[in-house]
Amino acid sequence: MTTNRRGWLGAAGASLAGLWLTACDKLANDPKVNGVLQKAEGWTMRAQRALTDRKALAREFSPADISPDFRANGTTRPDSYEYETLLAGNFADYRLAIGGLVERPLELSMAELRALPSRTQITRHDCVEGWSSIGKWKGARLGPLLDRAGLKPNARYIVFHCADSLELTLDGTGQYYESIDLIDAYHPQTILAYEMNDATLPVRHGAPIRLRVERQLGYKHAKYVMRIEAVERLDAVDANGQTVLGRGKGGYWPDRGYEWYAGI
Ligand SMILES: Nc1nc2c(c(=O)[nH]1)N[C@H]1C(S)=C(S)[C@@H](COP(=O)(O)O)O[C@H]1N2
Ligand SMILES: [Mo]
Repeated sequence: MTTNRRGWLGAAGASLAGLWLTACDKLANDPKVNGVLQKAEGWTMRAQRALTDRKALAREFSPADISPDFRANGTTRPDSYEYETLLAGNFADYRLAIGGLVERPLELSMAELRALPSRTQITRHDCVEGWSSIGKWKGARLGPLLDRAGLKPNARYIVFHCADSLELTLDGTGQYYESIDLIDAYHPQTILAYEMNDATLPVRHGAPIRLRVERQLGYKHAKYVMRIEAVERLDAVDANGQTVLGRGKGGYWPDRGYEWYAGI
């Protein structure tokens, strides 16, 4: 029985913190079992800390800290007829589509997006190229929006499809896209920003909406978001064995060697 229990203890992993409190003294005093318990407890604490850390807020700054000249990077104006048409109409015809693994697919106008629960934050944007700028962002909180669409139980990632292609490819893998997990999606500072520094989001910074996912590096902050898709996996392939999302690494830059998880 002891052996059995030890085997179970060794495999139990995450639930051990609870067990630690109820384990009988005799078992816990067995030096071998004790060692296993301590190791597992250490692991649980580290996992717990990592999770708590991921839920922590990114630092927020004061209005005086706002960069007078926030840099623009990557695409600064999507080169497509569809985007130009939307822009010419001041995005009156823009609809943000939310689909994939959701109960209620949505199509939201800018007026509807602006009516959603919002958040305003002054944060620092860090680009891997080695520059940072501080800006003030206002946008719809992604969490409540996803709740409105209703994520299906197998949804694990949120994908952002953008209007621009950074590289011209025949298979469409040059289209900018990004993805985040549900911890980042439900983080309180994760917003679909439609305002920057108290003005309508400028084209060079991603009009009409861009993602702000403040615990991540710059390239995760998708600009020109046209469609949001909830998916189970990022490396899904179709019947021909072709990756469905870009090259299967979860983002334009991750497809080209950058880390998918770019937490800061
Ligand atoms: N659609 C789209 N989103 C994008 C990019 C891009 O080229 N296209 N560049 C990324 C990179 S590398 C950075 S640093 C930021 C730059 O945002 P900014 O132009 O507002 O500074 O957007 C990110 N999101
Ligand atoms: Mo970047």
